[in-house]
Amino acid sequence: METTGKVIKCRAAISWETGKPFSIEEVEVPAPKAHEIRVKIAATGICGTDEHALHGYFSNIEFPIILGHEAAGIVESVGEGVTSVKPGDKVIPLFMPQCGECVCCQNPNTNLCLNYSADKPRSPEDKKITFTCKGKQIHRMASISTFSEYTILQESACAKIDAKAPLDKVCLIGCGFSTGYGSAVNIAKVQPGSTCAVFGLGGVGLSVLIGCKVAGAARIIGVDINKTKFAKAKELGATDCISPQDNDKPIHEVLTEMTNGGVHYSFECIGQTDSMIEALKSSHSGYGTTVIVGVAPFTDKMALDPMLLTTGRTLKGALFGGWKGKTCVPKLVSDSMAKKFNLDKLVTHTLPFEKINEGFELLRAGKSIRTILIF
Ligand code: PAD
Ligand code: ZN
Ligand code: ZN
Repeated sequence: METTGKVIKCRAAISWETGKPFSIEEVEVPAPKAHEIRVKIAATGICGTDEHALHGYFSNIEFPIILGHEAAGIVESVGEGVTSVKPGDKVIPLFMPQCGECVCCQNPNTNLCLNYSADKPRSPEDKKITFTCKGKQIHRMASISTFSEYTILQESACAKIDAKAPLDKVCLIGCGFSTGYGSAVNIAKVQPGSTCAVFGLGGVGLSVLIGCKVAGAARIIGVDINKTKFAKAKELGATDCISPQDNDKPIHEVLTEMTNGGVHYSFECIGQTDSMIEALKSSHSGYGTTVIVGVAPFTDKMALDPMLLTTGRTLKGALFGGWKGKTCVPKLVSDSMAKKFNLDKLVTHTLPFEKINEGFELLRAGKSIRTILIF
């Protein structure tokens, strides 16, 4: 390709400061070095985590930055030593890489890779990859930064997918869908006939709900303060939907009464420590499991009565639904193409990339599930 080996100038949405609107700027994206891949992003979703990152929820995010981590694209060029993809391949960037070599990658019980963690500074290797704009160095989010027409990935953070995959839909497999679905099927391991409660019915919570349904849950209760989310939740398999604001008692008491003592599985998909404790208290003593999916500000801490755990509840959490990205993402894409689950229902808006601020406004106003930005 004529761009191979050269710096590419392209559009990107820069967040210059915490909480400020995005500004579309021209950025320079370097050529990929050894074991790096340069990808042309075709479509990128807006996830609740991007909104949280913009508002300083993470300890390891520095401004100015290019956010975005839920995307699909096409390989433009590769650096020396890259063997898993070639120019023209369709790919999904992985915010949780899979180096295949670290102790976590070699452990089948986790999808963490020691090359990345949401609560640690980025690795020196990763910090070397930078974009520039107006002569300033621009930081990257979760090693992938997909709010840019072109981005650089380490080979461990790039999954090759089916050449026929619709990029404007499977981009959701890059975060929201896989996170929610995997939280139900991999982390909670929802059993047929069980009762589940899902706190927060955004793109992630609704994907948890899809996972609970696929796993054969008999009763799925959606919890959200925004009742406009209930219709879609019911369409996707929720048997009941309730709002904490319609009840004068704590929502765990309502759920406990509705389910004869508590649910088998509860999921927090909001990112608030109070809701995390409510989710835990909603699970049945002796056998209930609670999965924390939501990301709270790193300064917030949970204070909980340890007796909730000594009486037999399990509290767990995961990033990216427990999927090892390079291995599992291609399979999730094939499953979506085989209609094992329907991603279309999660997409409420599709906008040109330039309208990124409008997309975030829709999320903040509670009017969208997923907005997909198209380059
Ligand atoms: P979203 O903003 O689309 O959904 C959040 C939902 O929570 C909305 O429907 C809100 O109305 C609802 N809500 C807000 N406050 C309350 C409340 N007090 N009680 C009940 N419902 C409430 O975001 P999303 O679905 O994209 O993301 C949800 C969370 O998951 C967010 O914290 C995000 O950072 C996190 C996330 N985690 C991972 C991971 O790997 N663990 C990946 C992706 C997203
Ligand atoms: Zn690893
Ligand atoms: Zn996300």
